[in-house]
Amino acid sequence: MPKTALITGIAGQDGAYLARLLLEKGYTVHGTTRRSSMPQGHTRLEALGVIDHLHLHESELTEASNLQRLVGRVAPDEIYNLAAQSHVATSFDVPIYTTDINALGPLRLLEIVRTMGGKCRFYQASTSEMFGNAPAPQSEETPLNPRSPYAAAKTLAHHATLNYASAFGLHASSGILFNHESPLRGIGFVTRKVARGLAHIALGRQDKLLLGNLDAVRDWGYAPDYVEGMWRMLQHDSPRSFVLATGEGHTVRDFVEAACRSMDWSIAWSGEGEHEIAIDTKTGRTIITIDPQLYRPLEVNKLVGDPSLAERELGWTRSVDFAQLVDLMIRHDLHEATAR
Ligand code: G4F
Repeated sequence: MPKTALITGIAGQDGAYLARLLLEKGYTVHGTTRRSSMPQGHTRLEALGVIDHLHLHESELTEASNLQRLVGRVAPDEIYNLAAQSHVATSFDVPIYTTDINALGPLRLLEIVRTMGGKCRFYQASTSEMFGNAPAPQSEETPLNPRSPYAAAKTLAHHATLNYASAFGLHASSGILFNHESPLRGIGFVTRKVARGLAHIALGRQDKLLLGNLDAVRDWGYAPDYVEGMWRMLQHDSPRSFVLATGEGHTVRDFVEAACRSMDWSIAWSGEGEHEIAIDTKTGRTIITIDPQLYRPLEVNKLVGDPSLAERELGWTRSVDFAQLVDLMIRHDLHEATAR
């Protein structure tokens, strides 16, 4: 019997890649998108060529009765809860909305799964942000120390997922995913902002790029590898939490330098802190400056994950390294900017 999956937040980066993966595996795939009074283009689902093969439903994680009817109708074998307010910086401005979607949303779904007999497997999109400034490398055993409304809400949902597995016997797993990127990444996240910004500067469409903290270290992997990990978690005999990461850390500054290398562009940094700039060594033009408004009220300094449990238990591996990731994002954004 082909399986049925329900993906909340299917129109996001991870939702789109997961939808493609599950279709390739023969699943019937349903997904939720946000309600909107304007017709919405689902550009990522279109870009991956999957949109015509999906069953899309407008539904919000804030509305329990609507979710309950939807889950009842679809009767999924697996639910992947990817819908979220996913911007850490934004969560400081909209903490209550963030908590409703990111903490209470998964709780509503867990309650629905439990009251419907608990047969459906459940994946919760947890995050390395939950570790805050705990020393790297972080693993499943690292104590959680959330430093933003985003991370605090995700931490509640993480614990709720594991509690529902132990208390009610649900197959409910929590994937602690470190940053994962791709050409489908939203333009508000730093990797895509850099790739797109540099492509636009190269084509004379933009003067310079404004960035925040260049010293933050992140563990950046390739999103399609991570959705494979989500699926493997739900095929595992027993539910639990798993870290998905590359094990390699790079600063935002490293990312910018790697992106410039991909473009055969040589830059030199000068100045410090808010006054740091990057200069194009060929033209002498300043192409990067710091905007202190992009600093966060609280920063998470260094996130580097230890994926050994997922590698051992799930046979999970990654197919793309840091240099390849940066290069494929730059190629995509150069191509997209040239085509416009
Ligand atoms: O790209 P970011 O906004 O990603 P962040 O905050 O690490 O969160 C992402 O990964 C998490 C997993 O660890 C997810 F849970 C979350 O949903 C999201 O997908 O920022 C990365 C780093 C930060 O330290 C930030 O301060 O880049 C720094 N940064 C420097 N300049 C910037 C900028 N971030 C953004 N978004 N924009 C800047 O101009």
